Amino acid sequence: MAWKARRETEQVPFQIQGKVGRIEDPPHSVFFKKYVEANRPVVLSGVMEDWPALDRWSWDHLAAVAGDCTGEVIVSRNGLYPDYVTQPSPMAKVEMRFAEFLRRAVPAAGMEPLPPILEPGETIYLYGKSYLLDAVPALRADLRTPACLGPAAQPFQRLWISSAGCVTPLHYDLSNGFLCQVRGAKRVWLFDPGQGGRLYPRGAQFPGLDNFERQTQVDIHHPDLDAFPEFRHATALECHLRQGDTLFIPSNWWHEVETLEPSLSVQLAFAGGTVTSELAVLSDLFKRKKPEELMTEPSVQRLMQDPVMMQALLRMLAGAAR
Ligand SMILES: O=C(O)CCC(=O)C(=O)O
Repeated sequence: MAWKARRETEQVPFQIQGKVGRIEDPPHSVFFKKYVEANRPVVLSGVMEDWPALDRWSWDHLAAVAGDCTGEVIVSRNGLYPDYVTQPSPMAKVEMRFAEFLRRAVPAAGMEPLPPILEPGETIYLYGKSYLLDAVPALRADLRTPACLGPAAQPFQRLWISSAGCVTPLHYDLSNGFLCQVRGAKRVWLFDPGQGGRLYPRGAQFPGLDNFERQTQVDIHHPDLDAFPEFRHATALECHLRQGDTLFIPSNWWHEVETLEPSLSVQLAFAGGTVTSELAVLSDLFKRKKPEELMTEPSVQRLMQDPVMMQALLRMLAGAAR
């Protein structure tokens, strides 16, 4: 059954346990011990204070420096991304110049709206991509690696740029993530990893091998409780992200993200605290480094010394080969 567009109401059909805590940018050792190793979400303020992007990345500036780049964006009829199972899909992937994308995602007062691609009321998302950062090195130079990740960190960077109303449905990632809010606002619902049985992942085994397997089957704002009875016990933490906030989403925590106003978030993926985050970062490394460079990587060294990680890697490889 097709998932419905989000309701325009504050009521949600699951229990709210409270809000994600907030702290000022902590030292590396504190952040790793209290949050990464404890697998506990938190909103950090001040992490982006030294990022040129925070002041410089107005929508006009981005259009001026990157407007000519072309890449994939996703248009959705009902605001939901990605709904892999609905046929016909509410989404369409489109190649588009970034200047046109910005006109659609961030309508400016006094500008004639462009004709819709699918239908009036559609939303548009540049969905977790790095191509702008690769094409315009000056953009990457406006980002910094947060000090709380430690001196050796090289987190994988992706951009998420969305019009109001975009919703990334509930899923979990294997890596730890920072969602750094550079422009606009988002609401995030977080469910801890122990609630997998209430959230009905599409993949039968943990960890799911791809985005599809790591997504819930439940339309969490309009749940079918006959099909998914345990969902009635699901309990979430709530978080409002505003410009300058950084949300730490720990490895394997379920999250749904709703864009409240036109938004640009930088996602930083990194390892620590869980085996799955180490494996996720390794698979990113495999894409970026030559085999001879990999042997000295700390995550590869840890993998070779740790039978649990080795076993998890073999299980994931076996799954991918099937
Ligand atoms: O911001 C979004 O829409 C989704 C981001 C996300 O899923 C993540 O940072 O892991």
